[in-house]
Amino acid sequence: MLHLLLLVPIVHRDAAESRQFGFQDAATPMMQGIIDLHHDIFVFLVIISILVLRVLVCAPWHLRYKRNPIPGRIVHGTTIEMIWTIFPSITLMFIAIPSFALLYSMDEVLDPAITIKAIGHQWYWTYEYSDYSSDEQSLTFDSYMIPGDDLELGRLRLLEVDNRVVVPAETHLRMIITSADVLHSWAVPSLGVKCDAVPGRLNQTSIFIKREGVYYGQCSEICGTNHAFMPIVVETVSLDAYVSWVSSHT
Ligand SMILES: [Cu+2]
Repeated sequence: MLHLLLLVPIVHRDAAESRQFGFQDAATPMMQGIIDLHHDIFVFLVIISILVLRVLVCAPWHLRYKRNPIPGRIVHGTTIEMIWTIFPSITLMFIAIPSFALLYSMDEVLDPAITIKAIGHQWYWTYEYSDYSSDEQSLTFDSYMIPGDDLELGRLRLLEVDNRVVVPAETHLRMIITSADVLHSWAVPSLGVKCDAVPGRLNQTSIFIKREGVYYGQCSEICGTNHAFMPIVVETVSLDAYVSWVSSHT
């Protein structure tokens, strides 16, 4: 709401930034779920860290020789053992339940309107829009990184590609990911997707992008010398713009 009051436009972080500390902005409900889960679990992490640190710092202080010259001979205590078994079990449950809920919701493929196949190669990606393919024609193109020397001013180095994956916003998409040679991984942080590209196998994931924008990702499975130079760019546009993009490419 603040940006409305200050009349400043919203600028989403959809690419990696220098000295970035947190996540990129979520563009899909899936990424929002990942960020929320991270924050939920972080609360437990902070509380447990404080408790453990307190014990670590206090124990040598209270049990130092001057204060406590004769060491205690306690070997067990039923109450404390009950507490330190039951309390972590409940904590783990509170972590596991939302984690599994997110994990299984990610597997769900909801009646996709468009299916796109991404094929990893050493070292570029090929995209195939299977819905528009027939015997005579197919919407297939390669997507290579733009080398630093050819970059226009303001474009992102090592992240920009010559042919972007253009998709409509607010549409259920199915990505089918595979490889033609070695292992690759199709990963776009803002979309919350990281899917292995395995030769001889089709991996499937669903994406629902909430807003228009340009999302940057990289191959995320080391695949050879140019592994760092096969980025991924997904551009979401309005449905009309998508339809004209498809017709200009078929
Ligand atoms: Cu790679």
